[in-house]
Amino acid sequence: MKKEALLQEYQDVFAKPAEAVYFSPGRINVIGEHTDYNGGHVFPAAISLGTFGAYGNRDDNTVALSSANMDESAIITFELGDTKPETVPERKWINYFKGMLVKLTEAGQTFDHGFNLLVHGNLPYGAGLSSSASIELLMGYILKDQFNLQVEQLDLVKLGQKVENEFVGLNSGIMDQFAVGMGKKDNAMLLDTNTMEYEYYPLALGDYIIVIMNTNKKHSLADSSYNDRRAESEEAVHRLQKKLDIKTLGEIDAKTFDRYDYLIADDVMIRRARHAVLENQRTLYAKEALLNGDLVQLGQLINASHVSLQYDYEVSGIELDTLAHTAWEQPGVLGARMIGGGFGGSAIAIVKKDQAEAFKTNVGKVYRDKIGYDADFYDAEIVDGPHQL
Ligand code: GAF
Repeated sequence: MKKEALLQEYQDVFAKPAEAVYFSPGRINVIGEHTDYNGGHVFPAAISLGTFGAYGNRDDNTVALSSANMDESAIITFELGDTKPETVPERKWINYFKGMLVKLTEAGQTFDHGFNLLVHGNLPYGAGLSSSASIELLMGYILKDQFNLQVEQLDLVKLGQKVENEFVGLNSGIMDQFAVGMGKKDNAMLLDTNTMEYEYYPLALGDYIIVIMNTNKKHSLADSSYNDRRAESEEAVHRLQKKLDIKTLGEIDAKTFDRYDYLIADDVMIRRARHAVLENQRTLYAKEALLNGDLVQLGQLINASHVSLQYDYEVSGIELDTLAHTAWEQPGVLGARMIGGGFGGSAIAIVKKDQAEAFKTNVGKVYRDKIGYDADFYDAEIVDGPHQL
């Protein structure tokens, strides 16, 4: 999307020029799924699909928001100091913005005037690419920049998670806000969610690229079994604590799990916990594979992640399985798996560059024939976190 187009959109909506334009990315996750609220590792990267925001200061205490993705003419306003989440369905999208303002205020920051903001995303909403974290961090970054807030980027990330947990009502982990907020061009980030220590690793894929495959099956984590999976994981930890001194599943390795899984004493719960434990191990192996340039091994770990998410954690679905399984059969593919919360949304595949177009055509056809509508494909471009354009 061009900066000039954003400036024009702002002018059309607010009848005066914008003062600054910002961008906040979405994210993919190489591996490490449903590990973030289990004290495990995640390995995400920020992508060039994201949310743009054109900003202008106001003299009064009104915050005026408009989204080019919604109804272009609608401006939704609220006053600084209004801390109530929006409940009217058509206005609920503003909660990600309002929530960040509220959480920053609760954290002691002050805002002495209102502002206008026109937002326009090219990140498909509900595609499992973190449109909500993209918006939260867009707002956080703009406020930090415009109001000279003394707040670390990592604190904005944590506040973003609070917006999601306490303002929007989804009990998500920290991965999405972290991936969006801390993104670095051409790098994936290995985050230990137990300690919040992280390191950047160049996503050096040589002749291969990451293709994002969007099922176009909208997923709303709030309406899904996401919170159930969290509860099942917590209960498994609780049962393991009879013999193990742990707080999360991320603290145990495969061997320890094999020895003590009988304590969980429930087949389904054992499978849930096994996913969390083994996925964490796979994520650490994936880092090694990437460092060693062993892309074949990386691909196999990615495939194993999907199988585990499909059968043990049960957060996949026919759409995601069709994409991943069909991808596995294509020439030039090293690995493929669903990403994000699941139940819909997107998958990724590591595909040889010169076979990527044939890959999209072939997988697209199988998907349409089986599911009845199209999947969308995008080449993942790995970019920096929120910034001014
Ligand atoms: C969603 C959540 F928001 C993340 O915190 C993470 O749990 C992910 O699902 C699954 O890995 O994107």
